[in-house]
Amino acid sequence: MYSVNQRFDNQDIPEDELLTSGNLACAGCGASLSMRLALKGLGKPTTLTVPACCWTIIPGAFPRSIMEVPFFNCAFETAASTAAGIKAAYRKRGMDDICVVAWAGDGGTLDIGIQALSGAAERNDDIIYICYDNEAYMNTGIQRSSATPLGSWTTTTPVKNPKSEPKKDIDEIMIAHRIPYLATATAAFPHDMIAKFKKARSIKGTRFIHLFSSCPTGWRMPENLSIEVMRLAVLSNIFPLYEVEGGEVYRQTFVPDEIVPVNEYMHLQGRFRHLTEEDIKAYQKAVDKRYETLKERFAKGKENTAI
Ligand SMILES: Cc1ncc(C[n+]2csc(CCOP(=O)(O)OP(=O)(O)O)c2C)c(N)n1
Ligand code: SF4
Ligand SMILES: [Mg+2]
Repeated sequence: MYSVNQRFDNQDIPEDELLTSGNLACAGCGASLSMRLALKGLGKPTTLTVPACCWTIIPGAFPRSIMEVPFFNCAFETAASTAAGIKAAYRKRGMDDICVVAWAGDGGTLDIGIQALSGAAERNDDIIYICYDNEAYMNTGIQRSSATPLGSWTTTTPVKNPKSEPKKDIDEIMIAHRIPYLATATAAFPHDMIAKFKKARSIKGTRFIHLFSSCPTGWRMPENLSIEVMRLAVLSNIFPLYEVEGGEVYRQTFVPDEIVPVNEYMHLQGRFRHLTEEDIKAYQKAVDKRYETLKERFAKGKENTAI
């Protein structure tokens, strides 16, 4: 059976590092590990464009950088359109083999960058768009975003007035664009994540990867729980791991042997500490409901694959 503290074998994880040491992330930052693994899956040649977010800071201040691939800082709302523009310029120069990646936070994706993202997806621009989702605007001091879960504390949704809206379902929004490839992933399942980045690279058109990315600072938890919390999000079905091809064929890439109650995930994080038993029950109900819907799609996906 799969355990929360399971150690993964390094076998099959590419040894090449496209990040050097000395990044400026907080200790235990899920986003920094996510980039490291993503680049192992993508390999070279790859060019990144990154809007305002923690990842603008993490590589270090000019002229120093931990990045071994080109990294272009763009305006907050423009990740997808900047990536599409870079790709068009490369194509014009006969450099179509370069994989262009937009790497943005949840605020930069679900909120301010959604117009550019929707436009790129509708045109099926040949880019990979990654949303690393730490469920708030962390870089500016933990403000709520539309990815912040229902009931969560942030500095703009304080304990006396926690977030009253559920998390926006960006995956279903992107699937509705019928893009060639969408995947959910987390660095706590490194093999699954790297395989999805390799697959995304091999496909043409708009590919979207939603990374669940722990933030010990904003989630109010010790940094050594970072991996455990990301795993519990998967094992509790809060963040199921799956992929969708052509906006139609769903495939679950990891099926937990045993579903963990959401409380086991929530009680490790200070941002949920104020929630009552009733609140947690309601949260569990919402997670179960969403998973039931997904399960039907996974079953249908299996039928489609069998044809
Ligand atoms: C147009 C614009 N509005 C606001 C900001 C300020 N700002 C910079 S980073 C950031 C938060 C980004 O949040 P998210 O995309 O979730 O990434 P995270 O910081 O969580 O990594 C904000 C609001 C900005 N740089 N540009
Ligand atoms: S605030 Fe959160 S996402 Fe940003 S660097 Fe720190 S741990 Fe990482
Ligand atoms: Mg964020």
